[in-house]
Parts: sequence; structure tokens; C-alpha cells
Amino acid sequence: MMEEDVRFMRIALGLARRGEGLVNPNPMVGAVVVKDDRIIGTGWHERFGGKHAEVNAIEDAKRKGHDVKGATMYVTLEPCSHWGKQPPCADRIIKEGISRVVIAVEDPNPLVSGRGIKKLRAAGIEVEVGLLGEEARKLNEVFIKYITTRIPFVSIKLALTLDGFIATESFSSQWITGEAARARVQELRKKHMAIMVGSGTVLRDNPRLNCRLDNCPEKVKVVLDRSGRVAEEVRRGRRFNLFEDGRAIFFTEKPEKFEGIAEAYPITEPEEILKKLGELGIDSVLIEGGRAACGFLPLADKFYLFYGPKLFGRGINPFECLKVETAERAFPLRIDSVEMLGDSVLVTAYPGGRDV
Ligand code: AOF
Ligand code: ZN
Repeated sequence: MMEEDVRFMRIALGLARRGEGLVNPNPMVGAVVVKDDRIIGTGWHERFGGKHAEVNAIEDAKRKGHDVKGATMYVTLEPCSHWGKQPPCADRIIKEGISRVVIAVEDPNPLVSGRGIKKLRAAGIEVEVGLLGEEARKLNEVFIKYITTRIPFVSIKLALTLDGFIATESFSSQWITGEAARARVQELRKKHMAIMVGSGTVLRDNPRLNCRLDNCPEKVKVVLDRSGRVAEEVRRGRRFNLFEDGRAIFFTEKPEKFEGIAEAYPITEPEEILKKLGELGIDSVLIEGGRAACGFLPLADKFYLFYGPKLFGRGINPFECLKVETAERAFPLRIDSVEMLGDSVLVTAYPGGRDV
């Protein structure tokens, strides 16, 4: 039976992933209802505020004419016990007469955190927790950080030459990585609610900072613009692509310059900027601005380093601010995966010495 359990939970994890980028700041959740070793219903949390995975799976089974009484449910996150935008899933599972629930990971939401499991057990349901827990935790690394700290999950994305430069000394940086790598960046933008860059990137490249995949929600574009140079350019009549969709937020020493132009907050320390974004309901930030990334290094949760097949020999090193003097003081990383993307390589890493 154990092998079967793993198989069904994997399917539930695959379903959960379909909600990526569409449910933030909620978790991605998938559920499978099984009876007599056959899947009779599947569901996932499809959009923020929408029905939860368990309810979608139960309703799917019923729509197909199945009786869920006595069935087993595989769900990637502990069923909720509280009233939010949706009613408590634990109550619905009990009411439907499901007799066994296999859960990948406990819900870290302080409003739930074990109460859903308790409720199910108190109703006589057999509950198992922890199957593929590591995968489930990784899938919801953004949700887990944000719901427990109210600080957004911070990813740093960089496109580098193999010798570690993001641009030449004259800031030319086009086409370091290939098409496949750039397509992956779109997926990363989908996963994160906000995209952050420095004003230098905006003034030089005039990026859209949007997500061009199907069904991708509009992004919050965060710009660090100490002296308000973007506002000055706007007043001179220059148009910036990042204003075309979504929401733009500037952190600046001169918020007054942005009056009538964009939402702006006083620039502070990186910690304070993240705290502010958390207060604004943003659960995740993808830092794309090469040099803007350095100040956020100690706060980063994940690194996406794309290496293109080029050498510059000299240029802009995005990690220059580290100024490491001796090898033992290096900024430590733990490599999670390495992928070939066309002619480029993606190294995904976490800060060293810290578990996900
Ligand atoms: C589940 N199944 O599919 C999801 C859960 O405002 P609400 O009602 O949507 O509740 C959101 C909270 O519920 C969220 O923070 C998390 O704790 C849990 N999400 N729970 O049982 C689901 N999406
Ligand atoms: Zn729920």
C-alpha cells in the first residue's frame, strides 16, 4: 500500500503545481480522492480566494457520479480548520464521510498548524502526515516563509557569463544567455508576485518586467530609485514600459518627486524594504536588477544563476559588494540543481548552512 500512497501523493503534488503563480499569497495545494485503489476525483487550489483543493477533488468525484464515503484523500497540505475566504476543509471532509486522509505536510499558517489534523482525528478519521513532506515543503517554500514571518520570499536571479560578469564595464549586457534561459525567466516571474530592479536597469534597458506566459497575473514592479531619476525622466516626457501593466512601487529618498506618477515609499535598509512589501501583501520578490541584488544578498532565500557560454574577462561583478578577503569568509551556497537550458546553464542554489 505504501508504494500506492507515494504514487497518489505524487499526482496530488503535480496537481498542486498547476496553481503556481495563480494562488499567491496562498499555498499551492493538490488533492486526489481514491476508492478501491482507483482515482475517483482530483482537484487543486486554482486561484487566490477560490475553492480549496479538497473541495474541488470531492466535487470532481461527485460530478463523475462517485460516492466519496469511505474513500481515501491524498492532500499536499493539511486541510484547513478555519474560516477564511473559504469554509474549513476539515469539516467538509468529515461531513462527506471520507475515512482516511494522507497529508504531505502540516499547514504552517498559525490559524491552522495542526488543528485540521486534530479535527479529522477527533472525528475518527485515520490520518497520516509526512508522506513526500520534503517535496511538499519545497513546493510551498514561498508560502511557508511568508505565512510564518510576513517577510516576502526573496529570490535573486542573474544572467552571468561563465566568468561571472553580468555586463561589460560599459554596461552592455544583452544576450548573455540564450532563448531557453530567457523562457525560464518568464516562469520565475510567474512564481513571484513582485519583480525588483534598480533604477539603472530601468533607465538603461526600459524593461517591461511583466510575465508573458498564458494566464500569468500582472506583476508588482519594485524599483529602487534613491534619487528619483525615473520620476525626473517621466517629467521630461520619457515613457517607461514598466508602467504599461501591473503596479509599480518605488523606494526612493525623494518620494515627493513621484507625486502623480507612481506609488513611492522612503528608501530604507533592505530589511525595511522587504518588511514594507510584506505589509503590502507581497509574498515573494524576484530580484532581477544586477547590482541592486548585492544589498539583498544576506536576505536572499534562493538564487537562480543563469550562465551563458561567454567570457568577458572584465566587467560588472554582481557580488562585488561582498568584498571577501579570505576564502573562509566566502558567502556560502548550497547547490540545489544544475540544468542545461539550450546553450546556457541554470544553477539553482540556497544560502549555505540553511535548510529549506
Ligand atoms: C486547504 N486547501 O487548497 C488551500 C489551503 O482565505 P482562504 O479560505 O482561501 O484560506 C487560505 C488559507 O487556507 C491559507 O493561508 C492556508 O493556510 C490554507 N490554504 N488550505 O486546506 C487549500 N489553499
Ligand atoms: Zn481548506
